[in-house]
Amino acid sequence: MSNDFRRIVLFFSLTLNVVLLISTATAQSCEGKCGEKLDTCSCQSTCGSLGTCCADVKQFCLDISPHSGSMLGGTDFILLNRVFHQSDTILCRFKASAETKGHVDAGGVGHCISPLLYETGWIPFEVLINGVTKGWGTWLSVHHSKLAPRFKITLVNATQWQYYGTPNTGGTLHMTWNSSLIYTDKVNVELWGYNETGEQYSESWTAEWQYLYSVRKAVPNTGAFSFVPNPAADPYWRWEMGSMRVSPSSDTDGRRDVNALWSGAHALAWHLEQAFRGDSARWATAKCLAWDATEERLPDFLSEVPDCPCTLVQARADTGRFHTDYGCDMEKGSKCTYHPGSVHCVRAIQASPKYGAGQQCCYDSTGAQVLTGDSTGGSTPDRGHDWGSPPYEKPPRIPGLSHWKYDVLSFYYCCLWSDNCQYYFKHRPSSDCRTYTPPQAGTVLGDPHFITFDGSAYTFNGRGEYYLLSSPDKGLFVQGRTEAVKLENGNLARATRLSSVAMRENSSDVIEVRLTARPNTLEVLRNQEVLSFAEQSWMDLQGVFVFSATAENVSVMFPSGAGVEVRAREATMTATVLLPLEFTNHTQGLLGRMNDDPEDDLISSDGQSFDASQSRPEDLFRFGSTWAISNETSLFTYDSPYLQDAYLSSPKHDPGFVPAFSLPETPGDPLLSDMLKMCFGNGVSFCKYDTLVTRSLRMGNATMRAFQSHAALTKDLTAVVSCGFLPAPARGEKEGWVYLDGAELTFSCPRGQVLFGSQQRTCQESGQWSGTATHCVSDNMQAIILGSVGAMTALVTLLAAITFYNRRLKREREEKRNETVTFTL
Ligand SMILES: *[C@@H]1O[C@H](CO)[C@@H](O)[C@H](O)[C@H]1NC(C)=O
Ligand SMILES: *[C@@H]1O[C@H](CO)[C@@H](O)[C@H](O)[C@H]1NC(C)=O
Ligand SMILES: *[C@@H]1O[C@H](CO)[C@@H](O)[C@H](O)[C@H]1NC(C)=O
Ligand SMILES: *[C@@H]1O[C@H](CO)[C@@H](O)[C@H](O)[C@H]1NC(C)=O
Ligand SMILES: *[C@@H]1O[C@H](CO)[C@@H](O)[C@H](O)[C@H]1NC(C)=O
Ligand SMILES: *[C@@H]1O[C@H](CO)[C@@H](O)[C@H](O)[C@H]1NC(C)=O
Ligand SMILES: *[C@@H]1O[C@H](CO)[C@@H](O)[C@H](O)[C@H]1NC(C)=O
Ligand SMILES: *[C@@H]1O[C@H](CO)[C@@H](O)[C@H](O)[C@H]1NC(C)=O
Ligand SMILES: [Ca+2]
Repeated sequence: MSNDFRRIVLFFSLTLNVVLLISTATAQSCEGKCGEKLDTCSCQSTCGSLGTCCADVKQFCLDISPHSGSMLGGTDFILLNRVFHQSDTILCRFKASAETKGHVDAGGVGHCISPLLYETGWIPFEVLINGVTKGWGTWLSVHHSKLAPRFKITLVNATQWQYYGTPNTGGTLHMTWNSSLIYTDKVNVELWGYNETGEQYSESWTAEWQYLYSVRKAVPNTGAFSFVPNPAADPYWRWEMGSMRVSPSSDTDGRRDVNALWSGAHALAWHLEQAFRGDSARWATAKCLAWDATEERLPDFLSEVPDCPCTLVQARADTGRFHTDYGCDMEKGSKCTYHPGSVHCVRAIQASPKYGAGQQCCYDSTGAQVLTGDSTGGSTPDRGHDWGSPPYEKPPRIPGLSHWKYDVLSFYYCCLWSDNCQYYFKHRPSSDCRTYTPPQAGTVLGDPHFITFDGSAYTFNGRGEYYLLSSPDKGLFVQGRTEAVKLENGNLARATRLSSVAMRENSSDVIEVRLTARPNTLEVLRNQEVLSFAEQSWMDLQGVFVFSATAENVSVMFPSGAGVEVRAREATMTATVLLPLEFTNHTQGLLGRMNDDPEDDLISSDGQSFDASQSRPEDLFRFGSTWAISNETSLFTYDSPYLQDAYLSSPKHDPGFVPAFSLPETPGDPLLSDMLKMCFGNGVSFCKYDTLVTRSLRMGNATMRAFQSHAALTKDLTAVVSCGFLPAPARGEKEGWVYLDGAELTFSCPRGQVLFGSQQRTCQESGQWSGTATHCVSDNMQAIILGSVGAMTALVTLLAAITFYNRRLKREREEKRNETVTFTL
């Protein structure tokens, strides 16, 4: 968008907000700008903070509340800024196939209901009043496991629900919900089922979400319900996964897209057929074998999923590509039901390109990977990425549900309801980390100090808007805005600080993260609109994910695997850019040229080289100024008179701002002694500079801490040599489960067997194991082998039968049944 245009848009935005308050006949302000199709229209700013909602000239944007809800639908939301007549009929059209009926309540407030959508993210919708389109809005469809608990039905003791019918189970099932989210006194409790039919990976592969039956009608809407399942009377026992629904009793049974709450999808053990009740292990074994046969003929997705980070610290630091798995999170007490022995798991953020598959990586308390080759608690990749993936809509890319169908139910068949986990692990083995390379991180902190991707550090106190990173080859741009630091006495310091970061990758939404006037609070904008994280902390946006669990931390994740972490600390802002190896030789800007060589980092936009440690501060200032952006390339939003004045109509690099180039250190300064105590180590000069130039120990301290956390991040991201997983020899034992540089594995064979090859193998710096492959051969067999060539065939057969999974840790599986089962694997 050109800047002139943005300014016009802004003008209209202000106008429109005023108009909306006094009248409903608005939207003339879009005229001439917004006649295009929804996806190309760029006049969203005319709609104030209302999201992406552009339309034809006679239409207008609607704000709604709440803005988000379960992808399964049923959330009742209010249409704001408009008065309705009791006789009005309301229809919301999300997609051609997803229309829901709204209503006008007694107070004249218009409501609509969100529909079932097989996708997550911002979904535009159209509102028809009395059959005529009168407005547009956007709805945020949220994956069930990312939905705040208060918006869903809780199945009390999920373990009981999902094991019901296996030995020593039974009793009454309980569920609870927030009764104020259903607007009636009486509710119906229903069961809905999910299935995927048709030929996998063909056009005919489709999702099916179906009403099964009513569990109980006209239950008082108290927020709690209990029942004893009666499978004998249940004609739908073929359905193996689904959700409970609570909806107003005034609606007919099984009506779609009515005001409703849902439980997470779960394994419907409690309603399965009599044969399951009779002998659940046998029933499950048959299912497991059938699944095994299906998997045998489905395409291999394993080669497409990325390898895991080698260590827990790498996994937690590589935030552009991996995100906490909520089913096993050390920040939430490491309740790792499906991964006993692990303390933390992460998931690959992006689904694999061709098959939409997902990766999971789990770690134990020593920080080592937990692999299915050693433990039933090992991480398992997924045929369907749990979060789904664009373009959604069809299996295996339907968020949550496809993953349940292909990766979770089968785990119940093979591992939980029967003892056949080897089949599961055959098709879902953990990945080790042989091909993993950590990303490289560059950062801006304090009064801005820069540490490049290759680790050179310098200070640049320009005031303006600059490229932190420009990568035209990869389509990734990260821009930073700096402003003069205010001293406690109100004067402006001769230093600047980062105040906003704006970014985009190819045609993704533009994301801007900026400081607000409130302390330690960041604000996120998407395509010039403020995005609220009050309802949801995770957002699936166009070509980018944004996560913000607290107002002081924002993570932005791009499909390339690049990540941007923004932190608000004391009145300053820290931005860290993480780039995967593929960006090598493809970066320029203030964070330097990434190529493992710190010497050539600082190249001005006109091709001159500077040296971070040798160049004079004045020269570095000149270097930095060349990376100023322009009106045409700016990704920032100028939505206040201050921003328009100071950044839009002013030069992008302020030539009038001359910073302090040297430490303003004067003997006898009362700050000195505290400062010297506080500033130490490699961050000492940044810490001193910031303390003195801002006359604030707090600022200096914040800089010191930001510097230290960057140093810690860099350390966590250090590459580690891996020699790759080695199994125990067939019938033998292995001691050790670490496969990284310096690790040792010791092998042994049972009595009556002789060990061939190396008894001990060490992972060498070269990435190769020392020694040779280990085999256990029985004494008799050895005699035969030595005497007979024909028996070689027998040996080969024997060695081929190397078992995939070590039963040593089988007992862990029994233990985990006693824990609460969560809903993602
Ligand atoms: C949950 O259900 C299981 C199986 O019915 C039972 O053994 C366990 O005691 C229950 N847990 C709680 C906390 O009620
Ligand atoms: C239930 O929902 C209402 C309306 O959204 C909300 O005000 C209330 O805090 C919720 N109660 C609980 C226990 O979450
Ligand atoms: C689910 O789909 C599969 C594959 O089309 C089919 O064989 C099975 O019968 C379906 N299950 C139900 C309960 O409809
Ligand atoms: C914000 O991120 C930092 C790491 O950069 C972390 O230490 C801190 O706990 C996070 N804050 C919150 C409230 O999650
Ligand atoms: C962005 O565009 C560039 C250049 O066309 C391309 O090489 C790159 O793969 C794209 N990035 C992503 C994540 O698709
Ligand atoms: C980066 O460029 C250098 C010099 O041209 C080359 O030697 C190196 O292989 C390149 N690295 C990558 C990862 O492309
Ligand atoms: C950038 O755009 C603003 C507003 O349209 C204008 O005032 C300013 O002169 C432009 N700057 C340049 C360098 O063109
Ligand atoms: C720096 O900040 C940390 C964390 O807030 C605090 O514990 C420490 O006392 C501070 N140090 C100084 C010298 O202010
Ligand atoms: Ca370099």
